[in-house]
Amino acid sequence: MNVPPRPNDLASFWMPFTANRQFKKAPRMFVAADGMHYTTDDGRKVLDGTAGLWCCNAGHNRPKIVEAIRQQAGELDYAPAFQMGHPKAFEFANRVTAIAPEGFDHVFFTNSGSESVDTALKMALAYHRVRGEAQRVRLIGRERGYHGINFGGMSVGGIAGNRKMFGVMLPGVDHIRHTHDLARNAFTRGEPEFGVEFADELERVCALHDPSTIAAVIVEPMAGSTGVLIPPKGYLQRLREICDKHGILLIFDEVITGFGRLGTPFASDRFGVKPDLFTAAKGLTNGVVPMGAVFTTSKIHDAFMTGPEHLIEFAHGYTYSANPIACAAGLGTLDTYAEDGLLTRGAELESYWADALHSLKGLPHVIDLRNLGLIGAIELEPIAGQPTKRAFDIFLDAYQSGILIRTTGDIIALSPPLIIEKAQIDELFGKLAEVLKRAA
Ligand code: PXG
Ligand code: PLP
Repeated sequence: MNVPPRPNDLASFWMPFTANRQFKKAPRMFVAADGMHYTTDDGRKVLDGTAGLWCCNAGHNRPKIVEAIRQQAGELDYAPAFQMGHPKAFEFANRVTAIAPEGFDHVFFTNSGSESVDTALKMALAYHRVRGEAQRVRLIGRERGYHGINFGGMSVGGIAGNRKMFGVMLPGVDHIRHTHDLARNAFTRGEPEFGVEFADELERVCALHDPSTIAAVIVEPMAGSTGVLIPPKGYLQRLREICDKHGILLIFDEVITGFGRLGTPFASDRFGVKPDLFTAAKGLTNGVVPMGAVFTTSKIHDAFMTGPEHLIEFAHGYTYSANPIACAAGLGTLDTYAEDGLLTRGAELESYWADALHSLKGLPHVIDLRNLGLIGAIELEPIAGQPTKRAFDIFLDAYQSGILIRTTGDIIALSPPLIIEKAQIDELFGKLAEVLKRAA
């Protein structure tokens, strides 16, 4: 059994959401990160155009976060979260609810976006049940939605490729249509003019199932993972109205949009629409320690706080909920956001960012450009018969050119750390333009 360690053997690690065989033939390795840049194993600097995976909103190697983690690891490494507490969990909950939109006074901690989504769905079902509306068991998602990869999130999710391998999923789930409409909205800056009526699909679904059987509707206020679909003007307001009319909870999945990505702390601040529950992850700890959260109003939370006091009110939680090191990282992250004004910095940079993005109009294969906050998307005409290949080849060329971009299907998504400087925006789009010009 004396198998020697194999540090350079790439076989054992089955990589997530990766073309494993392609990667292992030509690995792309990051060995360090600082500020806006990664360093590769061959010593090149790569400009981070994606904040890791939409999560390092304050950039990399931020001293307050690093120090908080170091200290916490030496002081209290782990504490049980079930029937026990530790001070940083409460401190972090207080601090993070203080920056949440008004009324979101309670937070439940998880370890990822996927866990946050499943937690929010379970909370919605249980909320109706504790109030005596146990018949509300249906969950409504949206085509092209991404709500992580656990069974609940996958079931309400609407990205066909993420669903097709995995059987029948949760029963009682239906979907409204997505909002993508290139024919009317291509090359829009900010929120598209057309498509508020797509929200009326929810009325159709309500009529089909009887709205009194529907527990919740979950949407990303801005769909990220599917390739950046920005909600049409008035769309989210209308979803809110329909949910209110039928007593249905509205869940916003803010895993990407939370913590400043859209130029406001949360998407609901930007759009002026409040859900009943919302999820977060990624930027919660700047991506440094895995952590997620579900924020709720007192109306939801207090509905559970009945019955004998020795009984557990919500039979749900994770071994690592409110992990001390994650809470410490979260506190360091909030300090960093506050010091650098990052939760609103996107708003200051938005028009410069949008100008740079829209300067790509007219380059080969570009069929749409869209932006909101510090997010941009470039939709490409697919190569006939080879969907995703064009964008993937561009991703590889961009990496060689010193910029990290993200592709999904034939869409390039950009979401840099919120500390990005104007000169770095120029560099990102300048290099990307060169890559696009030589793309097949
Ligand atoms: N909800 C939303 C809206 C997300 O964007 C999740 C849930 C799941 O979070 P976890 O932490 O379980 O991965 C996400 C995650 C991409 C990309 O490039 C997007 C995500 C994750 C990885 C890559 O589009 N979104
Ligand atoms: N599986 C087994 C056998 C377990 O004992 C536990 C937790 O105790 C889990 C899964 C869930 O793990 P987690 O709480 O980290 O989600």
